Amino acid sequence: MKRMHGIASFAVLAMALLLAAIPLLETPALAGPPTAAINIDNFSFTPPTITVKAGTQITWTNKDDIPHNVVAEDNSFKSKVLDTDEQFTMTASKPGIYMYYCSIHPKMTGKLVVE
Ligand SMILES: [Cu+2]
Repeated sequence: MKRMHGIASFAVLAMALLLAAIPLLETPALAGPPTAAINIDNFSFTPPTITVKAGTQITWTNKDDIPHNVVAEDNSFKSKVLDTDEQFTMTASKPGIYMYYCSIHPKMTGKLVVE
């Protein structure tokens, strides 16, 4: 009986150690900053409005056959002209509401909300 109790205690201890180790696996280096993705497709930004936490890394990918770019109305960010499958990444560090557009096709607009 005493031996059984010892095994049970060991099992509980092993489980506790395992659970304690889980946060160690989620190191910032592995997890990285939060990310968000916006596709440019068929002359539109998808999703057209996105809300992210400050510090989020946002990547736009041009899925169109036509070059586009990403330009903030307040000029706080601006990509180069993106060819098909090219990407533009930036970190949204400052909270605010950012309207942006494609300067090649100004009717293409999007809205980025940083909280
Ligand atoms: Cu465009």
